[in-house]
Amino acid sequence: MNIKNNIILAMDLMDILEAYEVVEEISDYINTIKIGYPLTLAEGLKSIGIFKDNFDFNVICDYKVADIPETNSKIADLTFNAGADAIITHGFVGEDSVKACLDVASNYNGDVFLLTEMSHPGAQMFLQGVADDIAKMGLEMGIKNYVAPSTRLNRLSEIRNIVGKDSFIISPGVGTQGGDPKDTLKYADALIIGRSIYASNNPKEAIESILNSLK
Ligand code: FNU
Repeated sequence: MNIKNNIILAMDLMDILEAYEVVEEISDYINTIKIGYPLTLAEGLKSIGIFKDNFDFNVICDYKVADIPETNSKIADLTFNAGADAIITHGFVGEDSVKACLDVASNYNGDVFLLTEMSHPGAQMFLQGVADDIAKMGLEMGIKNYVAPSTRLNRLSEIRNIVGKDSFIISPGVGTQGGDPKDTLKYADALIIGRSIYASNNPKEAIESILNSLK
């Protein structure tokens, strides 16, 4: 995926008009948005089309799909059918569940991002212990796109080592959760940034300051 300025806006505002206003302010700087359950459950799958039709953005749906294969297929089908370019799926549910998402994505020419380790502290309780194996599974399955945390650079770097330089890693946790943009881009291909931009008093200045910090 071609991600302008290596920044993906995580849009977790729960009002589509507010979300639209923020995006309009910074649309010169980005071409990719990630929406998840907050906006989708509040405003519906139409949110995807709103960002595609009005801004021609790449839309990544962060639905952390984690069910049995049959249910994963339904979730992925609804998501891509609504216009999404990519879906984020959990890896801990195993190969069959992940494959169900990949199969649906291929029908739509869409992408699957495999979530390895999450960025919050609680990910160290259970997920961290299997994250390397999830990454290895992804590689064996031929998956190109991964999600790995900016809040623990040692882990991000280890996951990069496993998936290799030809894989594409997007990394959440930058800013509000403590991850540093420049350091993260030593290992990741793009940053996922939410509150530091959309919850700022001036989203345009916020993204400009992040971009300056990357120079
Ligand atoms: P911000 N997110 C995350 N950590 O933060 N998808 C993960 O490990 C992960 C995610 C999402 O903190 C989170 O749900 F897999 O405001 C939110 O949408 O910058 C965004 O990334 C981070 O938002």
